[in-house]
Amino acid sequence: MSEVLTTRVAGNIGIVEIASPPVNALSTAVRAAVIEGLRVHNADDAVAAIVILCAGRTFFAGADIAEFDHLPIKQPDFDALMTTAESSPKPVVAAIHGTALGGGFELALACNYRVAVPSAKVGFPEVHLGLLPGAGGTQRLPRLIGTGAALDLILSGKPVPAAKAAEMGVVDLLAEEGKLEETAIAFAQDVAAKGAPWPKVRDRAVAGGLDEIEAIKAKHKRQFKGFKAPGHIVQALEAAVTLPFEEGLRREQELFGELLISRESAAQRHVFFAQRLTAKVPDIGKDVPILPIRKVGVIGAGTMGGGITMNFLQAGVPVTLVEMKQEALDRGIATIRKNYERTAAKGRMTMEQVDKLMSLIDPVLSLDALADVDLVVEAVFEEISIKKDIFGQLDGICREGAILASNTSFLDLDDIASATSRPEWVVGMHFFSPANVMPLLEVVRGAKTGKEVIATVMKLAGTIRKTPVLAGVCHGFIANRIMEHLIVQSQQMVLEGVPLRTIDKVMNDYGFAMGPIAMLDLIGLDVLVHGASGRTLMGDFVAAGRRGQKTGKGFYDYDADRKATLSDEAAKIIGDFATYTGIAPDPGQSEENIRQRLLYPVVNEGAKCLEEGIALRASDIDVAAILGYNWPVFTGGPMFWGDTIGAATLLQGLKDLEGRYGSAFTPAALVQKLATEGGRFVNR
Ligand code: T1G
Repeated sequence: MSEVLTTRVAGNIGIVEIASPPVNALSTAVRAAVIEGLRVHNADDAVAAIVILCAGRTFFAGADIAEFDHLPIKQPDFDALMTTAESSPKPVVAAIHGTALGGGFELALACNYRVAVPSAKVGFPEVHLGLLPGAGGTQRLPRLIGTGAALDLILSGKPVPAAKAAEMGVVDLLAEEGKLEETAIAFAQDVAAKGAPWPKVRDRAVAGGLDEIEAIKAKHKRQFKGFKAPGHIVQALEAAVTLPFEEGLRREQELFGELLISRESAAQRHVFFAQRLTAKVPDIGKDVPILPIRKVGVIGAGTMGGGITMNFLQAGVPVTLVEMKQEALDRGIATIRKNYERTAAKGRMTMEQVDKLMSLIDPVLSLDALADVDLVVEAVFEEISIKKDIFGQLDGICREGAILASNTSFLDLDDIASATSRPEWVVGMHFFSPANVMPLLEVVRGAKTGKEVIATVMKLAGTIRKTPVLAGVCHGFIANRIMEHLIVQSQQMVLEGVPLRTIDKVMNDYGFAMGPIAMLDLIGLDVLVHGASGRTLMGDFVAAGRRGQKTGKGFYDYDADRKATLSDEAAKIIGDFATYTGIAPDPGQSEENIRQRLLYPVVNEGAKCLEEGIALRASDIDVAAILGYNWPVFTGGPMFWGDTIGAATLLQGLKDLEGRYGSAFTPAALVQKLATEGGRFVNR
């Protein structure tokens, strides 16, 4: 009997219990165990019905995703598992707690009945892995809830709470929390007593036709750009409508097979594990204490300070919000309330909840109010002298053991820490704008930052629903540092006369929802000109009142619907600045040249971050680019993408670019090394 399997009999009910932490993933061993458990009980005359359940935090959370990197899928495969469950001579009940996802939900659909506790969820997240439900889910689900609803659920990838699933007819019975097993056993006894035949989802007719599919496709239109899986999911649902069950299954498996070997799915699976790896810091073990963060101070109620504050409020952590002037404080508070009221207007929270969150803010005009907080996050103007002054004051005000964090995005954290007598308590918490929306948090480790401070902040990121990426101290840390090349090179090409639309199109084709020029206008040209010395292109735009989307004009002109059009005034500003800088015109660059010029230096800079230990691992850089700059997830991020083109190709490309455009493209030593050895950036 396999280690993960326990079989027992309660009355006349056979229990198949699986224990394979952390999430009972349906690995080869687990699939074999379930099949074995079903075989044992089907062979036992004392058993009238079978209940499948899992120990630990959840029912099967799907296939073991790591196994998809080692194809072919070993026997017994998913079809063998589903067929065993579905063809069981005795009724089979799935007892669901936690998250029955992917193959776990498919197994439940292959059972005759599903019992769940209200806290449970069911769903198909495969689309997030560049896959589709490949174990019968696309054929069985539409038979239970109809074609349109099934396609909607599978394309959304979102889990559905058990109560909703019961309304939809997916879950047959809701058990009381904590009473899942006994309820499932009683239910199994009932159905056994009622006698055969017991319902099989496969025998039901598919409700709804191809017309429903068109409507749902339209609803998820944006999802289809660049992603391979959504189109395959639609084809699988079309097969469910047009083909008999068995043929539909075979069509599903063909489509699944195509996705499984696709570059997109490999990239998205890489990102799945990469996101779960960022919080692991090699020299910080589980023995390092995590400090309690019960009260937070935020300095600065501007755009960043306000967004940062909202993260803590939503996590139920009270915030003392500090500003220098009353009107700035009032403005900051009003913006936070407006944001929440907008969310309430969309029905995503009640006004009572808005008031509750707002009541967690203590607005003050003095740093002295921060004497008893556990953490301070400073989000003031990006000026080193101002930040050092504030940290010097905090050193005299904050209690011992309080964490002092700066939201600086470019400045030297060690220099800021040197303004205190406790640099070991100083850390960077670099949020991305809008701070209450963007999921990335760069945790900047200073030369003296203590281990418990890092451990605490990395954990805290999860509490405020951010993904932490650890970064060393350098200009721009990880995300800004690597992406700066894309911004600089796009401006350079603009000055060489390359059409704005072409530059943006090349990045749209690569997968960015927004091209670099349009992104500059969204960020705001005045934000980007900050700190620059001498005459700059951005400065000329700002001087002409063209600060980007917020002024309805930047590189592009914008109408009321934010639709971008080309501008003669912008073209003149660009032309004048190009003349001023004496940049040689080179308007006819090929799209491939533009793509390499924008992307290769980003990968190259990522390699330097690895060489310098600024980033712990290549996959962290991928997560930072994807969550901080919306780098297209189906490429896996810059470093994973770098591996798909290969270090040798990257090296040659960089050398060619260096020859034409200079040292910004000088290959990093790591690129040279990997090109020589045939190595990869991402090693998992
Ligand atoms: N396979 C392998 N490892 C998994 C895993 C999985 N399906 N799910 C989680 N892990 C690991 C994860 O890497 C981490 O490891 C630990 O478990 C805890 O996860 C045939 C094709 C279930 C909601 O996509 O969404 O079925 O870092 O930190 O926040 O049609 O994990 O500790 O070493 O995320 O509590 C479909 C993926 C697969 C679900 C729990 N299933 N998992 O969240 O913990 S494809 C999924 C999740 C499939 C079939 C198809 C979440 C969770 P480590 P965690 P969590």
